Amino acid sequence: MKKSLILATTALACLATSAAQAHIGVTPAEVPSGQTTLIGFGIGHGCGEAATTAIRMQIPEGVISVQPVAKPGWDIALTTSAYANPQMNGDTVVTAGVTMIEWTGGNLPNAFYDQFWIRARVATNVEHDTMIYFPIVQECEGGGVNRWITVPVEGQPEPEEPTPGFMVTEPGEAGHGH
Ligand SMILES: [Cu+2]
Repeated sequence: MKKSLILATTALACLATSAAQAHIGVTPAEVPSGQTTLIGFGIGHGCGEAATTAIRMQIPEGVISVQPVAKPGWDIALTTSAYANPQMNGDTVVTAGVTMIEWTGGNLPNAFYDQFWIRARVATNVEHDTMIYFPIVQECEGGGVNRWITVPVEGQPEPEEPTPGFMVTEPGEAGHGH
C-alpha cells in the first residue's frame, strides 16, 4: 500500500512538470546542421523511486561524427553500424558510424539530476526545421525500466514517455561544415 502511494505521487509529480518540459530534456533544443555540437540529455528522475543504473540511447539517422563525452562513474559502450542511407558531411559521404551508446555501471539516485552528453554533428543532407529523436531506454535498480521511445505527434497529447529530440536548423555562419 505504501509503495503504491509513493509511485502514485511520483507519477503525479511527473505529470505536473511534463506540460512545461519534456521528461528527458535536450540541451540545446535546436541544433544547426553541419556543425559539431555538444548535446546533453537531462535525466530528472529514475523509475518510480528507483535509481537509474543504465541509459541506452539509439543514435538516429542523420546524426554523425558521434562521440560520447567521458563520464566518471559510468562505463560507456559504443555500437557502430552501417547507416541505412548515406549521410552527407559537407561534400563527404558518410556510410557508417555510431548508432548506439550505452552508459552502464553508474548510479543516479531518483532525487538527483544529471546529464549525459554527446558530441555530434547533424548531417548536411538533413532537412531543416525537422525534429530528430533519440530513443532511450532507462534502466533502474530493481529491474524498473522507462522506455522513452514514443515520438510525440504535433496536435496530439504528449505520450507518457516521449522520445527526446531537438529541432534541426540552418547551418550557422560559424563552423559551417563545408
Ligand atoms: Cu518524467
